[in-house]
Amino acid sequence: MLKTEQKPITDQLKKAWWKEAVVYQIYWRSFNDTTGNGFGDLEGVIEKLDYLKELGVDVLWLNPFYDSPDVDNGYDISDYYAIMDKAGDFNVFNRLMTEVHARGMKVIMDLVVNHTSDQHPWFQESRSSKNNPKRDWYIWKDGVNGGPPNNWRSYFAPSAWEWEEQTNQYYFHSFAVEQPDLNWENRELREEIYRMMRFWLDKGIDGFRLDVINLLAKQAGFPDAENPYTLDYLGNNPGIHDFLHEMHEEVFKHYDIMTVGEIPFVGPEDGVLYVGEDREELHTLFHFEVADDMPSWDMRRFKEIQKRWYEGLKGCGWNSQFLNNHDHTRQVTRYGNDGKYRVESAKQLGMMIHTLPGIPYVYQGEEIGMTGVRFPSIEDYNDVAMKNKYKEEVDKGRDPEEVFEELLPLSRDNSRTPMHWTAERNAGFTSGTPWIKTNPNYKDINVERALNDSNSVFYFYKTLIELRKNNDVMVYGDFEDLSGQDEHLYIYKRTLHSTTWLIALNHSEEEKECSLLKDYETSFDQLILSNYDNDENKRYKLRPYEARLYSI
Ligand code: TEU
Repeated sequence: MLKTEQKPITDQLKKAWWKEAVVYQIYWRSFNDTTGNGFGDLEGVIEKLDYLKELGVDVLWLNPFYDSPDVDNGYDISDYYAIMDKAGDFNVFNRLMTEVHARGMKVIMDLVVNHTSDQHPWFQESRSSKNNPKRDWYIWKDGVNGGPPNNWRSYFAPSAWEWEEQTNQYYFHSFAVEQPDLNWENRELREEIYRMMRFWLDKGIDGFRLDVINLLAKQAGFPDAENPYTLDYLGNNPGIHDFLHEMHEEVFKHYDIMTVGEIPFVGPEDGVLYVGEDREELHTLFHFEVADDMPSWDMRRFKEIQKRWYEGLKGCGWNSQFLNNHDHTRQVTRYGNDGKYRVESAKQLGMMIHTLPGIPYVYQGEEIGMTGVRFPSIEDYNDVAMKNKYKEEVDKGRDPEEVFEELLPLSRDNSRTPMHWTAERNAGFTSGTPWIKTNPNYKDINVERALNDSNSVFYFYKTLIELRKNNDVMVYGDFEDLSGQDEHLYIYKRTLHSTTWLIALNHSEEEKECSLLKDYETSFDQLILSNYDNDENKRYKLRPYEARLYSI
Protein backbone atom coordinates (compact mmCIF):
# COMPACT_ATOMS: atom_id res chain seq x y z
CA MET A 1 0.00 0.00 0.00
CA LEU A 2 1.26 3.48 -0.90
CA LYS A 3 1.62 5.45 2.29
CA THR A 4 3.30 8.77 2.76
CA GLU A 5 2.71 10.44 6.05
CA GLN A 6 3.51 14.12 6.29
CA LYS A 7 2.67 15.65 2.92
CA PRO A 8 -0.64 17.39 2.33
CA ILE A 9 -3.08 15.25 0.42
CA THR A 10 -2.97 17.35 -2.77
CA ASP A 11 0.71 16.59 -3.22
CA GLN A 12 -0.01 12.92 -3.18
CA LEU A 13 -3.21 12.70 -5.14
CA LYS A 14 -3.76 14.10 -8.55
CA LYS A 15 -6.72 16.38 -9.02
CA ALA A 16 -9.57 14.86 -11.01
CA TRP A 17 -13.02 16.05 -12.07
CA TRP A 18 -14.72 13.07 -10.47
CA LYS A 19 -13.13 13.81 -7.08
CA GLU A 20 -14.67 17.27 -7.19
CA ALA A 21 -18.09 16.06 -8.32
CA VAL A 22 -21.36 15.77 -6.46
CA VAL A 23 -23.32 12.79 -7.72
CA TYR A 24 -27.12 12.73 -7.87
CA GLN A 25 -28.72 9.30 -8.04
CA ILE A 26 -31.82 8.95 -10.22
CA TYR A 27 -34.03 5.96 -9.57
CA TRP A 28 -35.71 6.78 -12.87
CA ARG A 29 -38.75 4.53 -12.47
CA SER A 30 -39.78 6.66 -9.49
CA PHE A 31 -38.55 10.02 -10.75
CA ASN A 32 -40.89 11.49 -13.35
CA ASP A 33 -43.43 9.78 -15.61
CA THR A 34 -44.14 11.48 -18.94
CA THR A 35 -46.33 8.77 -20.53
CA GLY A 36 -48.90 8.17 -17.80
CA ASN A 37 -48.05 4.45 -17.50
CA GLY A 38 -47.10 4.85 -13.84
CA PHE A 39 -43.35 4.41 -14.36
CA GLY A 40 -40.82 7.18 -14.54
CA ASP A 41 -38.84 7.33 -17.79
CA LEU A 42 -35.77 8.86 -19.42
CA GLU A 43 -37.89 11.59 -21.00
CA GLY A 44 -38.92 12.44 -17.45
CA VAL A 45 -35.27 12.84 -16.53
CA ILE A 46 -34.74 15.23 -19.45
CA GLU A 47 -37.72 17.27 -18.25
CA LYS A 48 -36.09 17.77 -14.86
CA LEU A 49 -32.54 18.57 -15.93
CA ASP A 50 -32.98 22.27 -15.27
CA TYR A 51 -34.10 21.45 -11.75
CA LEU A 52 -30.95 19.38 -11.23
CA LYS A 53 -28.81 22.11 -12.75
CA GLU A 54 -30.36 24.56 -10.30
CA LEU A 55 -29.42 22.23 -7.43
CA GLY A 56 -25.89 22.24 -8.83
CA VAL A 57 -25.03 18.54 -9.02
CA ASP A 58 -22.49 17.50 -11.65
CA VAL A 59 -22.90 13.78 -12.23
CA LEU A 60 -26.15 11.86 -12.65
CA TRP A 61 -26.11 8.17 -11.72
CA LEU A 62 -28.97 6.40 -13.46
CA ASN A 63 -30.17 3.08 -12.10
CA PRO A 64 -30.25 0.27 -14.72
CA PHE A 65 -32.56 0.76 -17.71
CA TYR A 66 -31.39 -2.12 -19.90
CA ASP A 67 -34.01 -4.57 -21.06
CA SER A 68 -35.16 -6.60 -18.08
CA PRO A 69 -38.16 -8.60 -16.86
CA ASP A 70 -37.87 -6.39 -13.76
CA VAL A 71 -37.90 -9.08 -11.10
CA ASP A 72 -35.35 -6.92 -9.28
CA ASN A 73 -36.22 -3.55 -10.85
CA GLY A 74 -33.70 -3.67 -13.66
CA TYR A 75 -30.89 -5.46 -11.81
CA ASP A 76 -31.84 -8.58 -13.76
CA ILE A 77 -30.70 -7.68 -17.27
CA SER A 78 -31.99 -9.69 -20.23
CA ASP A 79 -30.32 -7.61 -22.96
CA TYR A 80 -27.31 -5.36 -22.33
CA TYR A 81 -27.71 -3.69 -25.71
CA ALA A 82 -31.36 -2.66 -25.40
CA ILE A 83 -33.31 -0.11 -23.40
CA MET A 84 -36.33 -1.20 -21.40
CA ASP A 85 -39.61 -0.04 -23.00
CA LYS A 86 -40.70 1.52 -19.72
CA ALA A 87 -37.61 3.76 -19.73
CA GLY A 88 -37.64 4.80 -23.38
CA ASP A 89 -35.53 4.06 -26.44
CA PHE A 90 -32.22 5.03 -28.00
CA ASN A 91 -33.65 8.27 -29.39
CA VAL A 92 -34.57 9.48 -25.93
CA PHE A 93 -31.30 8.16 -24.54
CA ASN A 94 -29.28 10.10 -27.13
CA ARG A 95 -31.25 13.24 -26.42
CA LEU A 96 -30.72 12.76 -22.72
CA MET A 97 -26.97 12.53 -23.24
CA THR A 98 -26.95 15.67 -25.39
CA GLU A 99 -29.09 17.63 -22.94
CA VAL A 100 -27.04 16.56 -19.92
CA HIS A 101 -23.77 17.44 -21.58
CA ALA A 102 -25.15 20.75 -22.86
CA ARG A 103 -25.68 21.69 -19.22
CA GLY A 104 -22.14 20.77 -18.27
CA MET A 105 -23.25 17.68 -16.36
CA LYS A 106 -22.28 14.03 -16.81
CA VAL A 107 -23.98 10.64 -16.71
CA ILE A 108 -22.82 7.41 -15.15
CA MET A 109 -24.76 4.24 -15.85
CA ASP A 110 -25.41 1.48 -13.39
CA LEU A 111 -24.05 -1.77 -14.75
CA VAL A 112 -24.69 -5.27 -13.44
CA VAL A 113 -22.14 -7.84 -14.58
CA ASN A 114 -22.11 -10.21 -11.63
CA HIS A 115 -25.34 -11.77 -12.89
CA THR A 116 -27.96 -11.48 -15.61
CA SER A 117 -31.64 -12.28 -15.75
CA ASP A 118 -32.58 -15.92 -16.21
CA GLN A 119 -34.36 -14.62 -19.32
CA HIS A 120 -31.09 -13.50 -20.91
CA PRO A 121 -30.47 -15.51 -24.13
CA TRP A 122 -27.03 -16.47 -22.73
CA PHE A 123 -28.68 -18.19 -19.80
CA GLN A 124 -31.36 -19.73 -21.99
CA GLU A 125 -28.57 -21.32 -24.01
CA SER A 126 -26.54 -22.19 -20.95
CA ARG A 127 -29.39 -24.05 -19.28
CA SER A 128 -30.41 -25.89 -22.47
CA SER A 129 -27.76 -28.63 -22.28
CA LYS A 130 -24.52 -29.57 -20.60
CA ASN A 131 -22.55 -29.25 -23.80
CA ASN A 132 -23.97 -25.99 -25.04
CA PRO A 133 -21.07 -23.59 -25.77
CA LYS A 134 -22.53 -21.13 -23.23
CA ARG A 135 -22.86 -23.74 -20.47
CA ASP A 136 -19.66 -22.42 -18.91
CA TRP A 137 -20.82 -18.78 -18.98
CA TYR A 138 -22.74 -19.49 -15.77
CA ILE A 139 -21.90 -21.60 -12.72
CA TRP A 140 -23.27 -25.14 -12.75
CA LYS A 141 -22.56 -27.85 -10.18
CA ASP A 142 -23.73 -31.30 -9.29
CA GLY A 143 -25.66 -31.70 -6.06
CA VAL A 144 -24.16 -33.26 -2.94
CA ASN A 145 -26.00 -36.03 -1.08
CA GLY A 146 -29.26 -35.19 -2.77
CA GLY A 147 -29.01 -31.50 -1.85
CA PRO A 148 -27.33 -28.34 -3.13
CA PRO A 149 -23.52 -28.18 -3.59
CA ASN A 150 -23.01 -26.23 -0.33
CA ASN A 151 -24.83 -24.42 2.48
CA TRP A 152 -24.53 -20.88 1.10
CA ARG A 153 -27.44 -18.50 1.29
CA SER A 154 -28.06 -15.85 -1.31
CA TYR A 155 -29.01 -12.22 -0.68
CA PHE A 156 -32.63 -12.80 -1.65
CA ALA A 157 -33.18 -16.55 -1.12
CA PRO A 158 -32.46 -19.22 1.50
CA SER A 159 -30.09 -21.03 -0.88
CA ALA A 160 -27.63 -19.72 -3.47
CA TRP A 161 -28.36 -22.78 -5.63
CA GLU A 162 -31.28 -23.59 -7.87
CA TRP A 163 -31.95 -27.09 -9.18
CA GLU A 164 -32.54 -27.53 -12.91
CA GLU A 165 -34.41 -30.68 -13.83
CA GLN A 166 -33.43 -30.54 -17.48
CA THR A 167 -29.69 -31.05 -16.96
CA ASN A 168 -29.65 -32.42 -13.43
CA GLN A 169 -27.43 -29.71 -12.03
CA TYR A 170 -27.70 -26.67 -9.82
CA TYR A 171 -26.89 -23.13 -10.94
CA PHE A 172 -25.48 -20.47 -8.65
CA HIS A 173 -27.20 -17.15 -7.84
CA SER A 174 -25.94 -14.60 -5.31
CA PHE A 175 -29.30 -12.78 -5.49
CA ALA A 176 -32.78 -13.94 -6.59
CA VAL A 177 -33.35 -17.28 -8.29
CA GLU A 178 -34.05 -15.27 -11.46
CA GLN A 179 -30.55 -13.70 -11.30
CA PRO A 180 -28.00 -16.41 -12.19
CA ASP A 181 -24.33 -15.43 -11.61
CA LEU A 182 -22.00 -15.21 -14.58
CA ASN A 183 -18.84 -17.28 -14.60
CA TRP A 184 -16.02 -14.75 -14.75
CA GLU A 185 -13.45 -17.53 -15.12
CA ASN A 186 -14.63 -17.83 -18.72
CA ARG A 187 -12.45 -15.67 -20.98
CA GLU A 188 -15.04 -15.46 -23.77
CA LEU A 189 -17.66 -14.15 -21.35
CA ARG A 190 -15.26 -11.53 -20.02
CA GLU A 191 -14.45 -10.33 -23.52
CA GLU A 192 -18.13 -10.05 -24.35
CA ILE A 193 -18.68 -7.93 -21.23
CA TYR A 194 -15.77 -5.63 -22.11
CA ARG A 195 -17.18 -5.22 -25.63
CA MET A 196 -20.56 -4.27 -24.16
CA MET A 197 -18.94 -1.75 -21.78
CA ARG A 198 -17.18 -0.10 -24.76
CA PHE A 199 -20.50 0.03 -26.62
CA TRP A 200 -21.98 2.26 -23.91
CA LEU A 201 -18.84 4.32 -23.37
CA ASP A 202 -18.63 4.96 -27.11
CA LYS A 203 -22.15 6.38 -26.88
CA GLY A 204 -20.64 9.09 -24.72
CA ILE A 205 -21.54 8.10 -21.16
CA ASP A 206 -19.13 9.28 -18.49
CA GLY A 207 -18.66 6.18 -16.43
CA PHE A 208 -20.20 3.33 -14.52
CA ARG A 209 -21.54 2.52 -11.11
CA LEU A 210 -20.60 -1.16 -10.95
CA ASP A 211 -23.11 -3.31 -9.12
CA VAL A 212 -21.66 -5.70 -6.48
CA ILE A 213 -18.44 -5.69 -8.46
CA ASN A 214 -16.40 -7.46 -5.76
CA LEU A 215 -18.59 -10.54 -6.11
CA LEU A 216 -17.26 -11.53 -9.56
CA ALA A 217 -14.67 -14.01 -8.29
CA LYS A 218 -16.06 -17.03 -6.46
CA GLN A 219 -14.39 -19.13 -3.78
CA ALA A 220 -12.56 -22.05 -5.33
CA GLY A 221 -14.24 -25.35 -4.52
CA PHE A 222 -17.33 -23.68 -3.00
CA PRO A 223 -16.70 -24.93 0.57
CA ASP A 224 -19.51 -24.80 3.17
CA ALA A 225 -19.62 -21.58 5.16
CA GLU A 226 -19.28 -21.68 8.95
CA ASN A 227 -22.15 -19.22 9.23
CA PRO A 228 -24.12 -19.02 6.00
CA TYR A 229 -26.01 -15.93 7.19
CA THR A 230 -22.99 -13.61 6.95
CA LEU A 231 -22.90 -13.78 3.13
CA ASP A 232 -19.34 -12.45 3.23
CA TYR A 233 -18.07 -15.58 1.48
CA LEU A 234 -19.75 -14.17 -1.65
CA GLY A 235 -17.26 -11.33 -2.05
CA ASN A 236 -13.57 -10.42 -2.19
CA ASN A 237 -12.38 -13.82 -3.30
CA PRO A 238 -8.97 -14.60 -4.85
CA GLY A 239 -8.88 -13.54 -8.50
CA ILE A 240 -11.13 -10.50 -8.09
CA HIS A 241 -8.26 -8.03 -8.52
CA ASP A 242 -7.08 -9.77 -11.69
CA PHE A 243 -10.54 -9.35 -13.19
CA LEU A 244 -10.78 -5.68 -12.24
CA HIS A 245 -7.28 -4.89 -13.41
CA GLU A 246 -8.06 -6.58 -16.71
CA MET A 247 -11.30 -4.57 -16.98
CA HIS A 248 -9.29 -1.42 -16.41
CA GLU A 249 -6.73 -2.37 -19.06
CA GLU A 250 -9.30 -3.50 -21.60
CA VAL A 251 -11.86 -0.77 -21.06
CA PHE A 252 -11.60 1.94 -18.41
CA LYS A 253 -8.14 3.31 -19.08
CA HIS A 254 -9.10 4.24 -22.64
CA TYR A 255 -11.76 6.73 -21.53
CA ASP A 256 -11.94 9.83 -19.33
CA ILE A 257 -14.55 8.40 -17.01
CA MET A 258 -15.56 7.85 -13.41
CA THR A 259 -15.90 4.33 -12.00
CA VAL A 260 -17.49 3.63 -8.65
CA GLY A 261 -17.73 0.08 -7.38
CA GLU A 262 -20.38 -1.24 -5.04
CA ILE A 263 -18.15 -3.19 -2.63
CA PRO A 264 -19.83 -4.86 0.34
CA PHE A 265 -17.87 -6.69 3.07
CA VAL A 266 -14.77 -4.49 3.07
CA GLY A 267 -12.92 -2.29 5.51
CA PRO A 268 -10.26 0.15 4.33
CA GLU A 269 -7.48 -2.49 4.25
CA ASP A 270 -9.30 -4.40 1.53
CA GLY A 271 -11.03 -1.33 0.14
CA VAL A 272 -7.75 0.27 -0.85
CA LEU A 273 -6.98 -2.75 -3.00
CA TYR A 274 -9.92 -1.76 -5.22
CA VAL A 275 -9.33 1.98 -5.39
CA GLY A 276 -5.62 2.47 -4.69
CA GLU A 277 -4.36 4.97 -7.25
CA ASP A 278 -1.43 2.75 -8.13
CA ARG A 279 -3.62 -0.31 -8.66
CA GLU A 280 -5.47 0.59 -11.86
CA GLU A 281 -8.81 -0.92 -10.94
CA LEU A 282 -11.56 1.51 -9.86
CA HIS A 283 -11.65 5.18 -8.92
CA THR A 284 -13.82 5.00 -5.84
CA LEU A 285 -16.13 2.70 -3.93
CA PHE A 286 -19.22 2.39 -1.80
CA HIS A 287 -18.32 0.44 1.31
CA PHE A 288 -21.14 -0.75 3.55
CA GLU A 289 -19.83 -0.36 7.07
CA VAL A 290 -22.59 2.18 7.60
CA ALA A 291 -25.48 1.29 5.29
CA ASP A 292 -25.39 -2.48 5.85
CA ASP A 293 -23.90 -2.69 9.32
CA MET A 294 -25.23 0.27 11.28
CA PRO A 295 -29.02 -0.22 11.41
CA SER A 296 -29.66 2.94 13.42
CA TRP A 297 -27.58 5.99 14.28
CA ASP A 298 -24.54 5.33 16.42
CA MET A 299 -22.32 8.40 16.55
CA ARG A 300 -19.26 6.80 18.12
CA ARG A 301 -19.30 3.99 15.66
CA PHE A 302 -19.82 6.34 12.73
CA LYS A 303 -16.89 8.49 13.81
CA GLU A 304 -14.69 5.47 14.20
CA ILE A 305 -15.63 4.25 10.69
CA GLN A 306 -14.89 7.66 9.16
CA LYS A 307 -11.55 7.95 10.89
CA ARG A 308 -10.44 4.48 9.90
CA TRP A 309 -11.41 4.97 6.26
CA TYR A 310 -9.77 8.37 6.12
CA GLU A 311 -6.53 6.99 7.48
CA GLY A 312 -6.72 3.88 5.32
CA LEU A 313 -7.21 5.76 2.06
CA LYS A 314 -5.21 8.89 2.84
CA GLY A 315 -2.81 9.60 0.05
CA CYS A 316 -3.69 6.48 -1.88
CA GLY A 317 -7.39 6.23 -2.73
CA TRP A 318 -10.72 8.04 -2.84
CA ASN A 319 -13.80 7.38 -0.73
CA SER A 320 -17.52 7.95 -1.38
CA GLN A 321 -20.03 9.32 1.15
CA PHE A 322 -23.67 8.29 1.27
CA LEU A 323 -26.25 7.39 3.90
CA ASN A 324 -29.07 6.20 1.66
CA ASN A 325 -29.81 4.99 -1.85
CA HIS A 326 -32.45 2.86 -3.59
CA ASP A 327 -31.56 -0.08 -1.30
CA HIS A 328 -31.39 1.77 2.00
CA THR A 329 -34.12 3.59 3.88
CA ARG A 330 -34.13 7.36 3.49
CA GLN A 331 -31.54 8.91 5.78
CA VAL A 332 -33.74 11.41 7.57
CA THR A 333 -35.94 8.52 8.73
CA ARG A 334 -33.24 5.98 9.43
CA TYR A 335 -30.48 8.19 10.81
CA GLY A 336 -32.10 11.55 11.53
CA ASN A 337 -35.46 12.63 12.86
CA ASP A 338 -38.35 12.64 10.42
CA GLY A 339 -40.77 14.22 12.91
CA LYS A 340 -40.18 17.43 14.80
CA TYR A 341 -36.64 17.98 13.50
CA ARG A 342 -37.06 16.73 9.96
CA VAL A 343 -35.74 19.88 8.32
CA GLU A 344 -32.94 20.44 10.82
CA SER A 345 -31.75 16.86 10.74
CA ALA A 346 -32.01 16.59 6.94
CA LYS A 347 -29.73 19.62 6.71
CA GLN A 348 -27.41 18.32 9.38
CA LEU A 349 -26.89 14.96 7.69
CA GLY A 350 -26.43 16.79 4.39
CA MET A 351 -23.72 19.02 5.83
CA MET A 352 -21.96 15.99 7.26
CA ILE A 353 -21.94 14.03 3.99
CA HIS A 354 -20.80 17.04 1.97
CA THR A 355 -17.95 17.97 4.32
CA LEU A 356 -16.48 14.55 5.13
CA PRO A 357 -13.67 13.36 2.85
CA GLY A 358 -14.95 11.64 -0.29
CA ILE A 359 -17.47 12.14 -3.07
CA PRO A 360 -20.94 13.09 -1.80
CA TYR A 361 -23.98 11.35 -3.29
CA VAL A 362 -27.51 12.75 -3.17
CA TYR A 363 -30.31 10.24 -3.62
CA GLN A 364 -33.36 11.71 -5.38
CA GLY A 365 -35.70 13.36 -2.90
CA GLU A 366 -33.01 13.60 -0.21
CA GLU A 367 -32.55 17.24 -1.24
CA ILE A 368 -36.09 18.01 -0.08
CA GLY A 369 -35.90 15.80 3.00
CA MET A 370 -38.16 12.99 1.78
CA THR A 371 -38.89 10.33 4.40
CA GLY A 372 -39.35 6.57 4.59
CA VAL A 373 -42.81 5.11 4.34
CA ARG A 374 -45.14 2.73 6.13
CA PHE A 375 -47.78 1.06 3.98
CA PRO A 376 -50.53 -0.98 5.66
CA SER A 377 -49.93 -4.38 4.09
CA ILE A 378 -47.26 -6.56 2.49
CA GLU A 379 -49.37 -6.36 -0.68
CA ASP A 380 -48.43 -2.69 -0.98
CA TYR A 381 -44.77 -3.61 -1.25
CA ASN A 382 -42.81 -4.61 -4.32
CA ASP A 383 -39.22 -5.15 -3.09
CA VAL A 384 -38.14 -8.68 -4.00
CA ALA A 385 -35.74 -8.81 -1.04
CA MET A 386 -38.50 -7.94 1.42
CA LYS A 387 -41.13 -10.18 -0.17
CA ASN A 388 -38.86 -13.22 -0.34
CA LYS A 389 -37.77 -12.75 3.27
CA TYR A 390 -41.40 -12.35 4.33
CA LYS A 391 -42.32 -15.60 2.62
CA GLU A 392 -39.32 -17.45 4.08
CA GLU A 393 -40.18 -16.40 7.63
CA VAL A 394 -43.94 -16.93 7.34
CA ASP A 395 -43.33 -20.37 5.81
CA LYS A 396 -41.45 -21.24 9.00
CA GLY A 397 -44.73 -20.73 10.82
CA ARG A 398 -44.04 -17.27 12.25
CA ASP A 399 -46.77 -14.69 12.82
CA PRO A 400 -47.17 -12.74 9.53
CA GLU A 401 -47.91 -9.46 11.32
CA GLU A 402 -44.76 -9.75 13.42
CA VAL A 403 -42.62 -10.57 10.37
CA PHE A 404 -44.12 -7.62 8.49
CA GLU A 405 -43.36 -5.24 11.37
CA GLU A 406 -39.81 -6.52 11.50
CA LEU A 407 -39.22 -5.95 7.79
CA LEU A 408 -40.77 -2.47 7.57
CA PRO A 409 -37.90 -0.26 8.76
CA LEU A 410 -35.36 -1.52 6.24
CA SER A 411 -37.61 -2.44 3.30
CA ARG A 412 -35.99 -1.13 0.16
CA ASP A 413 -39.33 0.38 -0.86
CA ASN A 414 -38.80 3.05 1.81
CA SER A 415 -36.61 4.79 -0.74
CA ARG A 416 -38.42 3.76 -3.89
CA THR A 417 -41.70 5.64 -3.59
CA PRO A 418 -42.33 8.30 -6.28
CA MET A 419 -40.48 11.60 -6.17
CA HIS A 420 -42.56 14.45 -4.75
CA TRP A 421 -42.77 17.30 -7.25
CA THR A 422 -45.99 19.05 -6.24
CA ALA A 423 -48.92 18.83 -3.82
CA GLU A 424 -51.14 17.60 -6.65
CA ARG A 425 -52.38 14.07 -7.24
CA ASN A 426 -49.60 11.45 -7.11
CA ALA A 427 -47.22 14.22 -6.06
CA GLY A 428 -47.04 15.32 -9.68
CA PHE A 429 -45.09 12.15 -10.51
CA THR A 430 -47.62 10.59 -12.89
CA SER A 431 -51.02 11.25 -14.40
CA GLY A 432 -51.70 7.50 -14.21
CA THR A 433 -51.43 4.98 -11.40
CA PRO A 434 -47.91 4.87 -9.93
CA TRP A 435 -46.20 1.44 -9.97
CA ILE A 436 -45.73 1.82 -6.21
CA LYS A 437 -47.85 3.90 -3.85
CA THR A 438 -46.87 7.48 -3.14
CA ASN A 439 -45.77 8.49 0.34
CA PRO A 440 -48.84 10.25 1.81
CA ASN A 441 -46.76 13.15 3.15
CA TYR A 442 -46.17 14.59 -0.34
CA LYS A 443 -48.54 17.49 0.32
CA ASP A 444 -46.10 18.86 2.89
CA ILE A 445 -42.85 17.70 1.41
CA ASN A 446 -42.43 18.48 -2.28
CA VAL A 447 -40.16 20.26 -4.71
CA GLU A 448 -42.57 23.07 -5.51
CA ARG A 449 -42.80 24.00 -1.87
CA ALA A 450 -39.06 23.68 -1.34
CA LEU A 451 -38.31 26.01 -4.24
CA ASN A 452 -40.61 28.64 -2.74
CA ASP A 453 -38.99 28.55 0.68
CA SER A 454 -35.54 30.08 1.03
CA ASN A 455 -35.05 28.08 4.26
CA SER A 456 -35.75 24.74 2.65
CA VAL A 457 -33.53 21.69 2.69
CA PHE A 458 -33.20 22.20 -1.08
CA TYR A 459 -31.46 25.59 -0.77
CA PHE A 460 -29.24 24.28 2.00
CA TYR A 461 -28.04 21.49 -0.32
CA LYS A 462 -27.63 23.99 -3.13
CA THR A 463 -25.36 26.07 -0.91
CA LEU A 464 -23.34 23.04 0.19
CA ILE A 465 -22.79 22.07 -3.43
CA GLU A 466 -21.82 25.61 -4.40
CA LEU A 467 -19.35 25.77 -1.52
CA ARG A 468 -17.71 22.61 -2.75
CA LYS A 469 -17.36 24.08 -6.24
CA ASN A 470 -15.62 27.16 -4.92
CA ASN A 471 -13.51 25.73 -2.12
CA ASP A 472 -10.95 23.01 -2.72
CA VAL A 473 -10.67 22.50 1.02
CA MET A 474 -13.97 20.61 0.91
CA VAL A 475 -12.57 18.20 -1.63
CA TYR A 476 -8.86 17.91 -1.01
CA GLY A 477 -8.54 19.11 2.58
CA ASP A 478 -6.99 16.98 5.32
CA PHE A 479 -9.45 15.68 7.88
CA GLU A 480 -9.15 15.70 11.67
CA ASP A 481 -11.80 14.58 14.13
CA LEU A 482 -11.67 16.77 17.27
CA SER A 483 -14.65 15.38 19.13
CA GLY A 484 -13.30 12.06 20.38
CA GLN A 485 -15.81 9.76 22.00
CA ASP A 486 -18.66 12.24 22.37
CA GLU A 487 -21.93 10.43 21.79
CA HIS A 488 -23.76 13.29 20.12
CA LEU A 489 -21.29 15.90 18.93
CA TYR A 490 -19.19 15.51 15.83
CA ILE A 491 -16.63 18.28 15.42
CA TYR A 492 -13.97 18.07 12.76
CA LYS A 493 -11.58 20.15 10.69
CA ARG A 494 -10.72 20.14 7.02
CA THR A 495 -7.44 21.84 6.20
CA LEU A 496 -5.83 22.72 2.91
CA HIS A 497 -2.71 24.92 2.89
CA SER A 498 -3.70 27.99 4.90
CA THR A 499 -7.44 27.32 4.87
CA THR A 500 -9.11 25.57 7.78
CA TRP A 501 -12.79 24.80 8.01
CA LEU A 502 -14.44 23.62 11.17
CA ILE A 503 -17.63 21.61 11.09
CA ALA A 504 -19.71 21.31 14.27
CA LEU A 505 -22.69 18.95 14.38
CA ASN A 506 -25.05 18.04 17.18
CA HIS A 507 -26.77 14.77 16.42
CA SER A 508 -29.37 14.78 19.16
CA GLU A 509 -32.68 16.24 20.21
CA GLU A 510 -31.10 18.18 23.07
CA GLU A 511 -29.10 21.34 23.17
CA LYS A 512 -25.44 20.59 23.92
CA GLU A 513 -22.61 22.70 25.32
CA CYS A 514 -19.70 22.63 22.94
CA SER A 515 -16.45 23.78 24.54
CA LEU A 516 -14.51 23.14 21.35
CA LEU A 517 -16.25 26.13 19.80
CA LYS A 518 -14.59 28.21 22.54
CA ASP A 519 -11.21 26.57 22.12
CA TYR A 520 -11.25 27.37 18.45
CA GLU A 521 -12.48 30.89 19.11
CA THR A 522 -15.21 30.56 16.59
CA SER A 523 -17.42 33.54 16.01
CA PHE A 524 -20.52 34.10 13.99
CA ASP A 525 -18.38 36.27 11.69
CA GLN A 526 -16.61 33.18 10.49
CA LEU A 527 -19.79 31.22 10.09
CA ILE A 528 -20.19 30.14 6.46
CA LEU A 529 -23.31 28.05 6.81
CA SER A 530 -25.67 26.89 9.53
CA ASN A 531 -29.13 25.38 9.79
CA TYR A 532 -30.31 27.75 12.59
CA ASP A 533 -30.46 31.52 12.97
CA ASN A 534 -27.53 33.07 14.81
CA ASP A 535 -28.08 33.82 18.46
CA GLU A 536 -25.26 35.28 20.56
CA ASN A 537 -26.58 33.35 23.61
CA LYS A 538 -26.08 30.11 21.76
CA ARG A 539 -22.59 30.84 20.58
CA TYR A 540 -21.03 27.88 22.39
CA LYS A 541 -24.09 25.70 22.38
CA LEU A 542 -25.43 23.53 19.63
CA ARG A 543 -29.20 23.28 19.38
CA PRO A 544 -31.03 20.05 18.41
CA TYR A 545 -29.57 18.79 15.13
CA GLU A 546 -27.66 22.01 14.70
CA ALA A 547 -24.97 22.04 12.04
CA ARG A 548 -22.40 24.79 11.61
CA LEU A 549 -19.61 25.31 9.17
CA TYR A 550 -16.93 27.86 10.11
CA SER A 551 -13.89 29.10 8.36
CA ILE A 552 -11.26 29.64 11.08
O1 TEU B 1 -27.15 -4.21 -4.22
C1 TEU B 1 -26.47 -5.15 -3.45
C2 TEU B 1 -27.27 -5.43 -2.23
O2 TEU B 1 -27.72 -6.49 -2.02
C3 TEU B 1 -27.61 -4.32 -1.31
O3 TEU B 1 -28.97 -4.44 -1.03
C4 TEU B 1 -26.85 -4.40 -0.02
O4 TEU B 1 -27.53 -3.71 0.96
C5 TEU B 1 -25.54 -3.74 -0.11
O5 TEU B 1 -25.67 -2.75 -0.90
C6 TEU B 1 -24.43 -4.70 -0.43
O6 TEU B 1 -24.21 -5.45 0.69
C7 TEU B 1 -27.14 -4.16 -5.62
C8 TEU B 1 -28.23 -3.22 -6.08
O7 TEU B 1 -27.99 -1.94 -5.57
C9 TEU B 1 -29.57 -3.76 -5.70
O8 TEU B 1 -30.63 -2.90 -5.99
C10 TEU B 1 -29.75 -5.08 -6.41
O9 TEU B 1 -30.93 -5.69 -6.00
C11 TEU B 1 -28.58 -6.03 -6.14
O10 TEU B 1 -27.31 -5.40 -6.26
C12 TEU B 1 -28.59 -7.16 -7.14
O11 TEU B 1 -28.21 -6.72 -8.41
